[in-house]
Amino acid sequence: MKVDTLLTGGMIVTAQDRFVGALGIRDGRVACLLDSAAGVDAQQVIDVSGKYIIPGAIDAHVHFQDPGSPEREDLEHGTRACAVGGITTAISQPVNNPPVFDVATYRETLAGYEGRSYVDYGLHGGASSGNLDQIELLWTETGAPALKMMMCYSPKSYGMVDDGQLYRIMQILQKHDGLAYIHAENQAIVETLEKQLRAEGRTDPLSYLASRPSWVETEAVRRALILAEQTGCRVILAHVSCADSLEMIGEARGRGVSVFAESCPHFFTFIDEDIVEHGPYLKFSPVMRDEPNLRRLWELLAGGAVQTIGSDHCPYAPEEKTPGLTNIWDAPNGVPGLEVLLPVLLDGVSRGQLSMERLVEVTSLNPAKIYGLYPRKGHLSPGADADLVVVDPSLVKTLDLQDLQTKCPYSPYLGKTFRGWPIMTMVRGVSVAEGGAITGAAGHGRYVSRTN
Ligand code: DUC
Ligand code: ZN
Ligand code: ZN
Repeated sequence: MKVDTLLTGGMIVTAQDRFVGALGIRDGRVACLLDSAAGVDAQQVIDVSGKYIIPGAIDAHVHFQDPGSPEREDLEHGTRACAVGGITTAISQPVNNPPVFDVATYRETLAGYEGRSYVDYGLHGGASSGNLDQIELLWTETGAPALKMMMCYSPKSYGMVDDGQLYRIMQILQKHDGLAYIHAENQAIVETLEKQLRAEGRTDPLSYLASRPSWVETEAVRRALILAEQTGCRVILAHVSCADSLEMIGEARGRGVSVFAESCPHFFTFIDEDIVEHGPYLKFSPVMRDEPNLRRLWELLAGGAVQTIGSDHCPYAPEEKTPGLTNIWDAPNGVPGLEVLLPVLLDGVSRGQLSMERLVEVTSLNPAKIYGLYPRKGHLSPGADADLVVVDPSLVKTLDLQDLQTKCPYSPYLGKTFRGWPIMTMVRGVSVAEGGAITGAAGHGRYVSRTN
């Protein structure tokens, strides 16, 4: 057999199993998986003995904020961060300026992305109170993997949906087997608590956490689950922070409700009191919870209660965050996270918190299936795109400023040490990052549309 590239000696991991063998790549796709390299005629052979070969991560929760806010992030920097982080497909959130609220904006946003990305990318559509008349076309006339909506303002400029609007959007999407991607927090309660805390003169970081207790999330998750069950619409709950929410979602899934749970690396890293040290640089929503919740999250992840992990990478410019140092209400919500999505989980693997197979399931196979990118993406079988990551499971490294490719010059993860890092990322058989350095080029990344 002839191949372009042959990776030899690595531990190849799928969501089901693992074996030491060789992986051949031809014309950007996986050509073969073999027990041994014998008899294969390869133009290039890469020995990855002692390393893992896993399918590239698919991060469906990336705020490139492009177009609109180049001082925060852009597609080039964001997808460079993806490349070093082992993310081979990034799906851009529609929370841009302009937001992706109709088919024309969807197409214009994609036209603006042409030739600029280092990794493959998709684009979600958006749903808000003002574009109910666009929902149907936005789903049927674009390749959007999901339509994103907020049950609270996050940010205010994007708008939110009330329960009636949420119900209506789900009814429309259900007719087309569409996917509602929901930020679930109770806006009215957040507003009331924030007002009370401000009236007490609170401006400290912990007051922000006090405005978003866990029941603000669990109440909204329960409402979203009821609407999902009543409409039959497929739903994914974004950035779930509470173990209690995951248990409710699991219970609904058990009853046959078509609902999925996404969580994020920051909920597996930080606890509530960390905001005292990091202040506005660890301000995001929903907020991180207490230590027992963090422990339960790892258990639930290992047990299958989380279907996908998304970074919710959402940087803000330093000058937007610094006012929050003296008054936490004055900083916007969002943290960077593309470079650490895999290291956070790989470190969990090294500590026995989850298996490598589960990691592959939540970072690649499940997102590919949920967002309509499977079988082209999400696994390492012959015929699939050769999107893969070579992982060194014993590399111990502390995140440093120079490891960041994002435009964002701060990260709450700086100084954190992880065991297990991506050391090579390939997108359709082409190396885009090696040893933390970019080897790919802007424009290699292609748009991927959902296929269902
Ligand atoms: N929360 C969101 O819902 N989106 C982006 C940033 C954040 O903190
Ligand atoms: Zn959100
Ligand atoms: Zn987000």
